[in-house]
Amino acid sequence: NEQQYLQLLHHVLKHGHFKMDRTQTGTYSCFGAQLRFDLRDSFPLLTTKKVAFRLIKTELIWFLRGDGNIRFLLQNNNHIWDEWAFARFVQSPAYQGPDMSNFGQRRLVDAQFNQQYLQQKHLFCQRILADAQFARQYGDLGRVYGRQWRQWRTSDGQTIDQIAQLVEQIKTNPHSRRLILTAWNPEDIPQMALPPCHTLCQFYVNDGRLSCQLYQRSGDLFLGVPFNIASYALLTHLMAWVTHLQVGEFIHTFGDVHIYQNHLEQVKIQLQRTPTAGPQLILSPEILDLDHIDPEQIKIQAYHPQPAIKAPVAV
Ligand code: THF
Repeated sequence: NEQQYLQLLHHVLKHGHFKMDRTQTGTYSCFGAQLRFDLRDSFPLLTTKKVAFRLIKTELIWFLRGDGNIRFLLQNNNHIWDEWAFARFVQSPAYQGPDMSNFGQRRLVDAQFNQQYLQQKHLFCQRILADAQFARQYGDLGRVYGRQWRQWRTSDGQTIDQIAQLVEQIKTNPHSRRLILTAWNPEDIPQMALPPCHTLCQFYVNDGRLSCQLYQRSGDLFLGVPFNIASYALLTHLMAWVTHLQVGEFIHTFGDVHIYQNHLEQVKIQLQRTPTAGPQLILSPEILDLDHIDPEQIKIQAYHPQPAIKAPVAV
């Protein structure tokens, strides 16, 4: 399983076309790839570097709550979406601090600016936590994943809860070919901090097992994809749990799959490592629905990864 991921890293490193990207970082990119993970014997959390499962589960719980505000993430000490909310705040008239334009690139090349940036972002996060009114205004990422999953807006002013409909359909009509969850809402794209990278997934039931295939339009192979794999594997387990099925496979299909130029050294280190047996996922029997999961109800066991490999995220 993990071998496939490492092979894809190797492939993109070797055959990726250099291209400038939206974040002005520069990537090596390929178009179209697929990984398959058998969920039956172990959970696909990488062992060739330590991946922070705590962040993956709180992010998925956040999606499943239908939440699009980073306040919940901050309350769970999860900072993986900070930059996107902060980017909106510093462009607003309410921001009074030093110039933060283009902070994503500047912090990588200017150590003094990076200090300023970290300080301002820290103040921003403190304020989100302390001030509910401020959080409502500036902690929101717009119509992102959670909102589309649970409150898709229809043209006649109603909302669709795709997760609830899916659970119902999987239970009553498991052989349906329409078990789709989509975050790609063309009308809402302008109101998102970032258009969804994991665009659409489909569920499939066979032999009492639930499988899931994701179409990811854009994949940050070194930093984001290990999170995305674990996140959708966890979603598959949770959907199977509430529909009383076993798990099957997670199939990960990519559009533009890329390695950022400033991740190349990290990738080379990871490619020298050999994967070991993956961990086990333990779900608490207290989980009865997907609406209010407590992070403590999801645990990973026997996870023995090699050390983390740090890399900056492109904004
Ligand atoms: N933008 C980019 N450029 N890459 C992404 O992977 C990405 N995401 C989300 C939205 N935009 C993206 C955000 N997801 C980390 C991981 C996932 C993220 C954002 C950041 C990250 O920094 N991970 C570090 C450790 C973090 C920590 O320990 O606090 C890591 O080493 O894994 C893809 O959905």
